[in-house]
Amino acid sequence: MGKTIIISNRLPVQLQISNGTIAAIPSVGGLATGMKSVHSGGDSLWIGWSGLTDEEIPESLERDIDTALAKHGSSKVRLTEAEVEGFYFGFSNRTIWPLFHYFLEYSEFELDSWNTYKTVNQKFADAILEKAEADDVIWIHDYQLMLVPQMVREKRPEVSIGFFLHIPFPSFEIFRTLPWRREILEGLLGSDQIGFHIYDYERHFLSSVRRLLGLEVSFNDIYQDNRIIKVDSFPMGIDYKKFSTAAEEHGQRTVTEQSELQQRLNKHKTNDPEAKFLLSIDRLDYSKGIAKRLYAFEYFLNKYPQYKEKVRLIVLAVPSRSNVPQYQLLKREIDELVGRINGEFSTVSWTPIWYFYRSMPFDNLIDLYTSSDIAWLTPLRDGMNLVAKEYIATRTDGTGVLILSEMAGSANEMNEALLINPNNFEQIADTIDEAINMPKEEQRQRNGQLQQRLKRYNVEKWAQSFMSSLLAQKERDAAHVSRKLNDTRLQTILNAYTSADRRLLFLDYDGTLAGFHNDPQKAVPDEELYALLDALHQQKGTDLYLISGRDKDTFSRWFQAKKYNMIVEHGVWISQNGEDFRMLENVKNDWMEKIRPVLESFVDRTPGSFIEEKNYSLAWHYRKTDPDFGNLRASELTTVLTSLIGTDDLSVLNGNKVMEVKSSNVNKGRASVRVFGEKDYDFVFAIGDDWTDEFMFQELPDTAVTVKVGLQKTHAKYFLENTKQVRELLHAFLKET
Ligand code: GDG
Repeated sequence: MGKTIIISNRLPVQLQISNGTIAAIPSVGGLATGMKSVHSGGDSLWIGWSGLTDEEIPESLERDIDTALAKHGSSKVRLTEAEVEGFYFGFSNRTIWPLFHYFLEYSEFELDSWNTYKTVNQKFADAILEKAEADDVIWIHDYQLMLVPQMVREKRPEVSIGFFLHIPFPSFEIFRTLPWRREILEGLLGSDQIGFHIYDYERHFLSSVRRLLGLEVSFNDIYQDNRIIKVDSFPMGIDYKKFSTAAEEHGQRTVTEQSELQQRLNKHKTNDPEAKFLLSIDRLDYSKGIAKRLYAFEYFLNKYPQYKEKVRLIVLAVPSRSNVPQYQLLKREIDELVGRINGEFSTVSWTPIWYFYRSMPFDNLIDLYTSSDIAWLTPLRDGMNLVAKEYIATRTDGTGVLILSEMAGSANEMNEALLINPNNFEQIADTIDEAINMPKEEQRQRNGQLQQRLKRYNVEKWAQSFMSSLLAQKERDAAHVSRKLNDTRLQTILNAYTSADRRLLFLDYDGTLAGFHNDPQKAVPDEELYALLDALHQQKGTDLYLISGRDKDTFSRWFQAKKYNMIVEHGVWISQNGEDFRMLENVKNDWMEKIRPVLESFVDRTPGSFIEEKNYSLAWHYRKTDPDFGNLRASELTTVLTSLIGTDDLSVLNGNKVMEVKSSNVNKGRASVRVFGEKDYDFVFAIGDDWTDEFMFQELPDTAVTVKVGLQKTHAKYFLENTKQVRELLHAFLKET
């Protein structure tokens, strides 16, 4: 493995210019800490924006800046003020952020900012391309850089690229409203692995990929042309030790060592030991639900007046994106709300809300965490929410109650917290009451379990598990590559073909010789294909068989006059040298009367699906249906059919967007083996794309050259990527002889 390149919008260092000198100070954020194990030593590089625009960087200092950054393994992407405006404040934070957090009404679809987003993503990609080598591993972070994976892939198809989204991925219904939805998906699919915090975001992403791009998705793999993209969830953890150690150290401080904030908090505690502190910490962002939390607090005070003068809510709202108008409005709303509620409830000795609009030093953050009896974190939508995890890590004596919104990704792994719906004021008020009265023993028991989990799956583990999964993906690709028909392997096969006297070729039709069509009857052979098959058919010493699940009437129409050998309906019928079809297997079709009505009921309930009736089988096609719905119905139909056909001699074949019911003793494997036994062949070749072809790959002798079209799981020896390559291979057969 080469070096690791990490890319995020911001670098993990802050530049400070004063009196013509530069200082680069490492940031202490979660991401920077988590990536420490990945971003270490000389074999790793972090690329990002420095936080200073081109206009802010004096030309004379450019070099010094680069040197200062290089000391921290960092390299900067240069952005102008206008680019930061359009890319960061514009498309990232006025389009993607609100949309992905389900604030559709705040999403602005501006062509100009989209164009700047593209330009800036290209700048990031160029910065990577300048440094990347073939065996490097690249890890791209977050919603500001969703086009970068594909931009890098285009120029460097061989590098390994991972992408992690730190915010939610919305449901298809929301995502589809974005005018540039395809471009965003295609941008992301340049990655080898795409990570999300939780399974729900992963599921939404896969659904959009299926519906908007029509790509095949199997479990968490996406099949795109010749590539497999893995999608998985990696819930981000925190630097547990940093928070728990800091909390312990705070606990041992003497009064004089304590911060002023801590001393004030203590004073209030001493004056009224029964009083409780509730803590709310977030960036000032509408997704965090701060305003709603204030309304809910008002509701709580009215519902439980006994807590007046007993409960204090500490609100720390950290300034964020303050040049986006929506954030300015929110700031005003919160200022007013705090003022109104305090005005309504305050007494001479009690102010219900302490409101801080600023960022606090880490030390004060720990003071707040360790002094608050209850952390009340109720985002309306949050990718993960690390504050919840940090609060628990600082509760070293095991006490403290966490009230957490179900809408935060962290709720998924923090079941022992009190989970609430941030819109349900009744539930919130009752939960605060429950939290205030929760026995210490119960608090310790809940927190103990949470702490164990957070300690184990910390941010370092998160980064490592993402990386090792990405590397495993690379190995899996390598395994595929090893079976791809490269030049050397192809030459060996061609040599065997040329030196053979009697050759037998089995060629599947749909998905192998010809592409798919929504209407199977429209996938007619083209002139180029006829010419190719004619030449093979007429070649001395070659027996060509088209082998397909299609009905005999269609194949008669398409190929009978050509006198090609044909095996159809999965092996029920055979036609050799232009003769009429005869039965290869003795099969019954009296079961059809029972099965047809079942399939018809599925057609009625699944728009876009239809039945194809063959002589000895019935097929239910669902290529034209909504992909998710079609898959759902297909698994429903499997259950129904499995219970219906019981011990009958019937089987259900799951093809490519088609389910087929037919006699069990018929399949392409049996049919091809029978033909193989007819003569003494010294070269056998079989090619096909779906799992009905697997019977051939398995049952033909080991010496057969078997080829799968598409990178799916298979018993075949080799892979080809698409029908174009299949035709090229067949042309090569002709050239060699
Ligand atoms: C995004 C996603 C996802 C907060 N105030 C102060 C301060 N903080 C620190 C906290 C915590 C971090 O900021 C906030 O992280 P969150 O996860 O809560 O939220 P976002 O900033 O929105 O982050 C989020 C995250 O990415 C990671 O993937 O969890 O869902 O929205 O670490 O401690 N730190 C200091 N002073 C403060 O006043 N020093």
